[in-house]
Amino acid sequence: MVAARDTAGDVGARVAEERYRKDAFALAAAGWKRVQEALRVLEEVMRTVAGGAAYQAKHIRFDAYDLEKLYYERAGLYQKKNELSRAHLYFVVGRADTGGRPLRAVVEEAIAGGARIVQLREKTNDVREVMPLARELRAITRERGVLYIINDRVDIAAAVDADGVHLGQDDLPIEDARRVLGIGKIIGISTHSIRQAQEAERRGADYIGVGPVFPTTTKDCTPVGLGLVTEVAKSVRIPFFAIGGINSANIEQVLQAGACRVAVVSAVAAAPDARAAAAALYGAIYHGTGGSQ
Ligand code: TZP
Ligand code: MG
Repeated sequence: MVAARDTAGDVGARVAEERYRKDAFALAAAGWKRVQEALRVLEEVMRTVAGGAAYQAKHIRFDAYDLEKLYYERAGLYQKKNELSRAHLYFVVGRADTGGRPLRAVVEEAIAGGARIVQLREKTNDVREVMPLARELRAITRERGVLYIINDRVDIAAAVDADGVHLGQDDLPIEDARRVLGIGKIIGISTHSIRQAQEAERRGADYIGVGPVFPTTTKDCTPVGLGLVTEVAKSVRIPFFAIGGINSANIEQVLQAGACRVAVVSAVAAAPDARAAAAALYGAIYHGTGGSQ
């Protein structure tokens, strides 16, 4: 193989892009490789002088492989949280919400209108039926660069490599969900009181939903009112999304109560023009928050 080597004719010798690093993440990715290569060299050198030290160098290299993996999980979460902090319109949807229109089309419209997070909220327990749908929305959201969250089901979120899961008060506790999903995923929690909101923050939720703010037929739950939105805005530091009965006619009140993030189902899913409906909500949030988002 050495005899057959043709360095002058090797295309790799002329490839220049390796020298450029897109961002700090790409630099760190290259850094991990260099650390591992350096340890491999140390291992070889030590072999000539001290076998024990060579063995140690090998162990350190294997630790570096584990740390690299951990780093990627953490870096992934960091990027997701960044996207989360920039997301102000959250579209929650299942097949039952679209008035018979294909879910895919409605989701695409919502994203085109300004939704930066999409949650698949399917109420059926037939997981075989949900999987193709969950995969389809994963592909769309990935292509459009928006966050993708699965409602309730940690297993589905993991299987389709969603960006995270949204849990209700009666679902798997957050610590257990984190154990299943690993550290690189977003976990959101539905809250209906200030106590639940503070508890979710204390236990490490990445964001919370607060509602239902207004009466809604989408979820069977007593409305919490705008007062809770104000309370949460004052005392919770993680991002929160006001949800429940919010539409373009009442969104101003929600923003005035202290929210700068809103989640909707029917205001977009049941609108004749989902894109226009999302754009109207997005515009209201943008102006309501002084264009700060
Ligand atoms: N959680 C609190 S209210 C709600 C959920 C999932 C339903 C919101 O639906 P809509 O149609 O926007 O009122
Ligand atoms: Mg739930």
